[in-house]
Amino acid sequence: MTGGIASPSRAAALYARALELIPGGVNSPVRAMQAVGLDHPIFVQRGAGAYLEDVDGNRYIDWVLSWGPLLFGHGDASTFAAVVSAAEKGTTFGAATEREVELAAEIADAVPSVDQVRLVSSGTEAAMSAVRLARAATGRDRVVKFAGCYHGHVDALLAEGGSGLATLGIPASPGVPRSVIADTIVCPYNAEAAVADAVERYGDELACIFVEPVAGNMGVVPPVPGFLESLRSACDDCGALLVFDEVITGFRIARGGAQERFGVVPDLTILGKIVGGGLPLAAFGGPSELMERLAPLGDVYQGGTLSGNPLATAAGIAVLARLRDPAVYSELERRGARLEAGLTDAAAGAACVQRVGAMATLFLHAGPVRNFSDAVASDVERYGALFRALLASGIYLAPSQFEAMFVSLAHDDLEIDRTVEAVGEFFASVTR
Ligand code: HOZ
Repeated sequence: MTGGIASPSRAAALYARALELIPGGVNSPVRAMQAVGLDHPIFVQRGAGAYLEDVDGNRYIDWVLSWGPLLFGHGDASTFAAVVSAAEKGTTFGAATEREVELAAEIADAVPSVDQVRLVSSGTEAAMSAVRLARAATGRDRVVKFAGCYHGHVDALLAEGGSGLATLGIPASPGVPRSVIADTIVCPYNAEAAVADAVERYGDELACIFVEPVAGNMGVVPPVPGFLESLRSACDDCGALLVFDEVITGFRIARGGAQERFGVVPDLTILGKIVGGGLPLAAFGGPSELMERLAPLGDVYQGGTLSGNPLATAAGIAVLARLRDPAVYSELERRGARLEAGLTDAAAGAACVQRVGAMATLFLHAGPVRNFSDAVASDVERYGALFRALLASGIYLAPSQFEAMFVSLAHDDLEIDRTVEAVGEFFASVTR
């Protein structure tokens, strides 16, 4: 196996067949890689550590890492052993299991806002359930969300979403009832004054403020100092709940997520990705008095056949058990800082790098990028050219400007330095 695209013929053939059978040939829109100008996506056949191999035998340093779950890289031996051993006893029961309790305890120990947690199968489900619970708990319907934040494809939270919506330039999706949108108020990220206005106007009707405490779905946009605190006090003042979407940041930028790192504790937290160790598992949690509104104790209905699935809980525990060691986070920070410094130098002023811990974005923008309007002003054509140049050198970046690079403990200095070098060569070639 060598780096770069040797012969894309198998991928091209698979894509042609996929287009006949799967809408757009993919099961999640960004994967089509249209936004970065590819004729067809890469089709992956294997991952090992920080590397991916596609069906044509090309090998890439993988900075996407399944969009964040794989803190120890692909094919992590402990996760694999835990999943195999769990599978030997059964792949799903639709009944309570011991590992659900163990995983819940690990989450509650790590995440400051969580006393009780419900396990679900995807971040979308977690976000949808958190909105429902917030509405039930407050007896109110309205929700504040932020342009460029993405919380899965939940009707109430899709408007001006980041991730695939930003990538494809879809501001709102047909099929979402007007009555649902009417209760969604969209504010600019990092804009304390806009939130204050919304609370002033709708405070008595506001169920929750829903936010990515570090935005990861418009590229990485950190909260400006005081922003998260202002959301906390706005909620306290009007009686709305503060909901942190820590699907990306949870267990990534600190064991206790953004709420630990920034010291602002929300009412409800949604988690995904790392918490399931790379299997389909997500969660939402909060204080017992709120969570006990859920059925069967309370009247707020939520459930699922594959919730707390035995393979997914085994994978989650295998990963989370190792995150109690603070050395994990100091090492992720060191690697993230090396990547940031290297990319910043390599771009030589032609791009800006924004990073929090082990998540970063190279914006084709002078910077700083503080909100969605800034993010969409990035040069997406040039990002596409960068993506293609790196792919040809055996480096796989997110196929969209509006996503993050995910650093893992499988990305060593070698992978970081190779990436920095390739980025340097790209900028040298375009600014020559
Ligand atoms: N919306 C995900 C990234 N933020 C992409 C999911 C996928 O395509 O797997």
